[in-house]
Amino acid sequence: MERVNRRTTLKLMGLGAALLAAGSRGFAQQTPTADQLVKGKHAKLIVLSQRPIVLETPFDLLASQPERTPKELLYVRNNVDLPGYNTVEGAGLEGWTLEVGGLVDKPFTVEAKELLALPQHEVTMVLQCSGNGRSLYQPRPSGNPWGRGGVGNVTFRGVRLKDLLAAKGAKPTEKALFITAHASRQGNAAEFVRSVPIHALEEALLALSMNGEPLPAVHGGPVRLVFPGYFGVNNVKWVAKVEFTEGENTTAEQMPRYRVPTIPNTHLPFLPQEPGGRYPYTFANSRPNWLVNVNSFIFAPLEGQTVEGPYVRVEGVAFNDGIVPIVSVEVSTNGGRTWHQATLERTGRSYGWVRWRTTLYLRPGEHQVMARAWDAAGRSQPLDGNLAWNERGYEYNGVMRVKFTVA
Ligand SMILES: Nc1nc2c(c(=O)[nH]1)N[C@H]1C(S)=C(S)[C@@H](COP(=O)(O)O)O[C@H]1N2
Ligand SMILES: [Mo]
Repeated sequence: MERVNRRTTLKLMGLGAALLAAGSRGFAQQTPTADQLVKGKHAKLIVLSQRPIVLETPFDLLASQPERTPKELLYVRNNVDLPGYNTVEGAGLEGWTLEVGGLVDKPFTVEAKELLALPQHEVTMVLQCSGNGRSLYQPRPSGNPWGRGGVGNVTFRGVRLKDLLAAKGAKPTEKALFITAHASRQGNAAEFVRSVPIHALEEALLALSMNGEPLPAVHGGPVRLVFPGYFGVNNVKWVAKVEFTEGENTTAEQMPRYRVPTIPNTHLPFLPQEPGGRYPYTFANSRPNWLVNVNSFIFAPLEGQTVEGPYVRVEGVAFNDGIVPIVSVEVSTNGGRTWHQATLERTGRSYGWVRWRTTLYLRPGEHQVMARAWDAAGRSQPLDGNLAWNERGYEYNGVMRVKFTVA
């Protein structure tokens, strides 16, 4: 009797545990949608992670806004969430302070609202996660499995860091080789810190607005330090402290994360890695994801579409680090054997993406179109993006291929 009872009880307990597990699994399956995670975001953004919040823009939605990416659609990448900032609405400037220190002759603290009284400057730039395109690497590296939607083209407006320094009569000392920006810290959450080379001071902007509206809280409002031409990770949201330093910061976001292998003590593009292999990242044998590499996307036709022929409009965008202009975008419909020049919307260097378009004459049936951008420094995109395979899956810029049908 005793035994049976015990067994029955155990069985029941087991059943209860199973029900509980099923219940919680069922609950976890109901992943909140992007608009539930971040107020004002488009519900169709892909939730790559809930905590920290990581949202990818579906490629068709990205392509639907080739001029500028609206705040509702812009991807979100938090490494460290800032509670209370999960909205596309602006965040109050009142009470927000910014400390400027380190290797500067006159350290100071400024009230964020004082920035409104200084000369405002505007820059349109590509904001792109260095993990964008990661899921195209084979084998799949660790990290959020981004498709190609960890990117956007946005206009930031605010005060140049160098103008703020001048207004305060402060100058970095000769020893200062890096700008190290710290995000505001919440409780015992990890610190978010990034360092960029001191010459980035020329364009560094303390952004207060985006696309003509107060900088959305989820995108770093009230104040974000942006570096046009640099990968997303360097654009520190909710910036609280800017330090001039002799070396790169040593927190995980600077080493070993957000780096790619390189020839020791150089900043050459890549040290080729065996796909699937491991790499012992050090400061000397790797470089940070700093300058954005040349890239292009095909916005039309979209993968799987059926379009009218025989004249088919092919279009998209191209960009680089903005140091030299994008000089050409070529398209191929024969796997890269021959290329055809597309027309660029404008010439000249730019931190924002440039639109391109061309018309192809194509027979009815299935086609694959490829696009490849070149810049004035002779830099381009590899036909095989996997050549740059790296353990953490950064800086993918392989030529994009789109399969579609001509009716
Ligand atoms: N404070 C802070 N700044 C940050 C991050 C973060 O987690 N915290 N993530 C970085 C990374 S990896 C990227 S790609 C961009 C993403 O910017 P977004 O969320 O505005 O699109 O912000 C960067 N700045
Ligand atoms: Mo990122």
